[in-house]
This record gives sequence, structure tokens and C-alpha cells, in this order.
Amino acid sequence: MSTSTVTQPPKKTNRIGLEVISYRGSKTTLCAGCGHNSVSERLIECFYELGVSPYDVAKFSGIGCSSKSPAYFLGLSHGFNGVHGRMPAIATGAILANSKLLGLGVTGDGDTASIGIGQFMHLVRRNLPMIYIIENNGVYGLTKGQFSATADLGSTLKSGTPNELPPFDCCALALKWGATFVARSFSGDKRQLQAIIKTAIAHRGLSVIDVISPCVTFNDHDGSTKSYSYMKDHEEALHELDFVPAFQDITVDIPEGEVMDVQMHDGSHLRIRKLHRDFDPTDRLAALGALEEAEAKGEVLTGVLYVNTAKPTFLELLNLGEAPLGTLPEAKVRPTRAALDELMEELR
Ligand SMILES: Cc1ncc(C[n+]2csc(CCOP(=O)(O)OP(=O)(O)O)c2C)c(N)n1
Ligand code: SF4
Ligand SMILES: [Mg+2]
Repeated sequence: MSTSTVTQPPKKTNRIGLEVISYRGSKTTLCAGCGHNSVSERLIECFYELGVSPYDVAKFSGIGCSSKSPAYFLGLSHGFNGVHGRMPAIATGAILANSKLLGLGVTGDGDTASIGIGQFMHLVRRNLPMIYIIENNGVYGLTKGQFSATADLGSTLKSGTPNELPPFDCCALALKWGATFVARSFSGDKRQLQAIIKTAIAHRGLSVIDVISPCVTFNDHDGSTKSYSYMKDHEEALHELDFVPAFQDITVDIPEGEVMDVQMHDGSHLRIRKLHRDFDPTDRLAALGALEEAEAKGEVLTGVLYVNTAKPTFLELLNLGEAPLGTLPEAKVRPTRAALDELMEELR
């Protein structure tokens, strides 16, 4: 009697030997078609393709459908679901305690621009090294679709009620407050969003990514400016983006002509193929101007708006050193009895 052995094809793994399943999370409970689900998919792909260890990532969020989404990707990573709008404070504490972690914040437009605007402002000002993704649908999806502070003037609720307050543009605000990486994308633009997330992973500093991410249940109707059909008609891509990781040979295949390469801290490259615009993503004023111009035309400008690799991060400003605070022995982080007594004497 002959025996035959069935050989299984080798499992596909990334450069650190992990399969894509190691980057997935639990099954989504968000509505089918919600833009936030596409963002989760892109995060899984980008972290897998770049071979980032999921054990080195710390996910942070607040409250909202968007803030639930970290449960649906990078299930092996650390995670903290904070109070509504207060994720930046938690992320700041965690990254200060362990600067070796790659911080990944996922939040909503309500979480960031309504209740959390003050926290967002200080996070940007400090240039804390982390990725900060705003899944922007213009409404509070989780609490049944009220307008958020990013809802456009004249945009309507499902009931037809128009928004009468001017919106906050999170990219323009981040640029004003000194952000070092600012980008906007659309959850339906797979290629562009992938290139932006990969560049943000390579950036040392705060990366603000505002992703228009339609809420199919409460804000995907004709009067909405954050719907799939509106975005299809009004998205204006600044440029075609490509990301070349440091571990790939970057000397090959650099096309001639209208191409600009921005080198990131780790040696990776953000490669920009200019379309019809002569846009320089290292010019902050030009980025602000382009946003204003697009708003006046009713366009949604997407792409990498600004990159600054020179500004120090919050960790560098604090001169924290290489070893994470959380790993230092007690003798280094706790004043001695004698030092405390001396201090008390001085205060008498
Ligand atoms: C302190 C506090 N205030 C209000 C709420 C109610 N609440 C929960 S989620 C949410 C808005 C979420 O909107 P967004 O951040 O845009 O997320 P989305 O659901 O649209 O993804 C609000 C107001 C809360 N949970 N906590
Ligand atoms: S209510 Fe809106 S934001 Fe929330 S999961 Fe459904 S589609 Fe997404
Ligand atoms: Mg929202």
C-alpha cells in the first residue's frame, strides 16, 4: 500500500516572519459599508507590509464608532480606549512612559474637533511622536448622527435640517498649530490612504491624517458633504503618492521629471508625482493657501499637505534620553529621603 503526503504551500509572511493574521483584530461590529472599516483594512495592510511588530504598537482612542475601530485591527498590540475627547492626554502619558512604542491614535471628528479640540490642540503643539487618524464623517455616528464641528456649512442632516455653523478644518488647524505631518485622504481611496499611512509610520513626530470616512447610516445622503457620492464628485488629489520604505532599494526606478522625493527620518522616501499642481509639501503657507482655495471652490483636497522633519519632538524637547522612563530603576526616578528632606527644609 502506498502512502502519499500532502504538502501545504508555504504561508505568506512579511519581513519579520509574521502572517497577515497577526495584524488583524476582532470582527467588526460597525455598519457594513462604514468608511471606518476601510481605514482598519488599510492599517492592517500597512503595518503588515512594512513589517512593524504589532507588539511594539500602542493603540489609543476615545469614544465613538471610530474609536471602537482599534478593536478590529492589530489585535496583538497594546490598546487603551479612553474617555470621549481625552485620548491625547492618555497617549502622551503612555508614550512618555515608553518612548519605544509606536503610538497609533484613531479618533472621530466629534472626539477630536468637538469635545476634544483642546486636547488635540496641545498634542499638535507638543509634536508628540504618534500617528493621529481622524475618521471624519461630519457627525456623531455612535449617538445617532448629530452634526459635529467638522460638518460643512449648509450640509444637511438625514432629516433635512441644515448646519448653520462654520466647520473646523482639522488639517488647517493642525498646520496653524505647528503640526509636522498633515495629510487628508478619503476612506475609499485605497492607494492614496496606504501611501499616507506608510509615510506616517516613518515620520518621527505627530502625523495628523484626516480621513473623510462616510457614515452610511446617518450621513450618506444627497445633502451631505461627507458622503461617498459627494467625495466621488469633489475629491481633488494634490498629487500621486508613493512610499518607498528604507529597506527597499531607493536608487532604482526614480522616474524623471515631475517627481519630488521627501526623505523621512528612517531613510524611507515619500515620493510625490505631481499632477496638475506645482505643490511643495514642505511649504506650510502654501498648504494653508491650497486648503483655503479648495474650500472656496467646494473641493476636498487630498494628499500629503505638509511634512517637516526638522522640528524636535516632545520627547527630544524634554531630553528624555534613550531608555524608556518606564524601564528606569527606582533609584533613578525616585528622589532619596535625604533629597526630599532637603527640599522640605527649603520650603519652610
Ligand atoms: C463625556 C462624554 N460626552 C458625550 C458622550 C456621548 N458621545 C458618545 S460618542 C459621541 C460622538 C462620537 O462622534 P465621533 O467622534 O465623530 O465618532 P463617530 O461615531 O462619528 O465615528 C458622543 C457625543 C460621551 N460618551 N462622553
Ligand atoms: S453609525 Fe455611521 S459611523 Fe457608526 S458604524 Fe454605522 S456607518 Fe459607521
Ligand atoms: Mg464622526
